[in-house]
Amino acid sequence: MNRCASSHALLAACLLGCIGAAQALPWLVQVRGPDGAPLADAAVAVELRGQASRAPAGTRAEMAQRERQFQPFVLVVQTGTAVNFPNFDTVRHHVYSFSPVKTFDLKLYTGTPAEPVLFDKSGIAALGCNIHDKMGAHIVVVDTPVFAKTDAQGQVRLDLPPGEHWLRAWHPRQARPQLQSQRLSVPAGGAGGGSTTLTLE
Ligand SMILES: [Cu+2]
Repeated sequence: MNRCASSHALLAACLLGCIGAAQALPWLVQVRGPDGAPLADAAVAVELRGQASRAPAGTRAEMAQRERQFQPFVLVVQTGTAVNFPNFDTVRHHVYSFSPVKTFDLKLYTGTPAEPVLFDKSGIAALGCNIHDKMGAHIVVVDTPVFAKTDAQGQVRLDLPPGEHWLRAWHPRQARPQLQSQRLSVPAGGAGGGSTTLTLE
């Protein structure tokens, strides 16, 4: 906190940040599959009403290739994020997506392509490699800075401001390439926070 006091401007920013944090409530989101079992590694996003949906310019993320696999298997990014595709293998990869969210083609390469790929539309991009048919991964692009992936218990913990929000989730096991949505209402003055369960179809 010392650095907050180093100037009036920073102090003001810190106070605003602290007030915002005080208003946000801890919220547990539980994601379950159609059979009711908790789903690990599901993408979860909460669209906050009235907040900017696009990532600030220069926001970066990474989808690596290691031992002929993509890492991670599911990457969640905010709309407007530029994604690098570094290849840490000695073999060359040829990464592509035909998904309407982002169609691109990174021809045979090693190392990191000079230009990242900008994901400027929300939705889900399925990735593949022209050389290695078994390589596959997904990039989930969401219109919010509030996102996470579920842990082994199928849960994520988020701090949410009071209001009516959209809770969205997706898991690679789902057949459809769209996030499933439901309303999430955070009451004002609910000091203890709360929880929501989303059951994927
Ligand atoms: Cu490959």
